[in-house]
Amino acid sequence: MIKKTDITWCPGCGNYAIRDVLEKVLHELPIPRKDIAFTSGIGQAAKMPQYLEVNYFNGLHGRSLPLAVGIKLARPDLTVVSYSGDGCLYGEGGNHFIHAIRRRLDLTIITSDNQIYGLTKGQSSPTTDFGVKNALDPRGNENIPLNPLSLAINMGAPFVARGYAGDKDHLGGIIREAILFKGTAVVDILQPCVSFNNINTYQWYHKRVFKVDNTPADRYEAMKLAEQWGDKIPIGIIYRDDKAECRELAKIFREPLTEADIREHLAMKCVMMR
Ligand SMILES: Cc1ncc(C[n+]2csc(CCOP(=O)(O)OP(=O)(O)O)c2C)c(N)n1
Ligand code: SF4
Repeated sequence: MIKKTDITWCPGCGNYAIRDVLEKVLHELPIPRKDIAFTSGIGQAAKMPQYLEVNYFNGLHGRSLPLAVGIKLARPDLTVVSYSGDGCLYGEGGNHFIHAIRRRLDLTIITSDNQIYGLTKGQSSPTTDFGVKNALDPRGNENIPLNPLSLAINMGAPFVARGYAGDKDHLGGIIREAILFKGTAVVDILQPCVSFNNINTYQWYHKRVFKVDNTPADRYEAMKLAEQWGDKIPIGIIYRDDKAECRELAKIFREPLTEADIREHLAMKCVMMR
């Protein structure tokens, strides 16, 4: 049983609201808890699975997706969720983000996006807005921000959404849909960091977010929606294609590795090496 006192996030951190939502969604999902596996990297967001009653593998910074792909390979029957921060998933793990989506597996990729490296005290992250000044970037961020939604659509993700920690009911609906979706589902969550990001605050988001009523069926329309940022920020399911192909690694490798006759695989490798 996880005690509230075990949690080391700052009071007011947006991750508390996201945790409440995840607890509720996990409780209500028609999937037994034993059949769900979370993976994460390093950071404040990456602690999330530790604070849920769920199976998890907490790995290296930026490496939550290789773990998720590996688990899906060994145990295709499990529902696999990769969870981390924007630095971990889009920065150190950016390469994996791109290539995991290209594999077209049944995975859910969720990010607490606070537009900052929180655990290491507020450096600019891949999603920090251009020109933003912070204690560690006093001249302002000179890098063009990465847009995780348009990148995911571009790479072929068939389910792409944005949630907001300040709207728990709406966020819960998105996460539930994403986990139940058959294919790669990407959910970026706007998560205020009250200690190091004094720009993208709850007040800042409240003024800007609006809910998407009709998810575009067209990829290019979805891309336009995904590109909206600034005075108006769309939240909801930005793109969804229920007909997209979902590959099963077990079929690619013929069977889950846990069931494979390893001698047969080794024999094959020896033949190939000759
Ligand atoms: C390869 C590697 N690089 C850097 C670090 C140091 N490091 C640990 S957590 C972290 C930042 C985490 O930021 P983010 O992923 O955005 O999550 P947050 O803490 O904001 O939730 C960094 C840079 C590390 N542990 N490993
Ligand atoms: S530093 Fe920011 S992200 Fe980390 S726990 Fe505190 S408020 Fe949350």
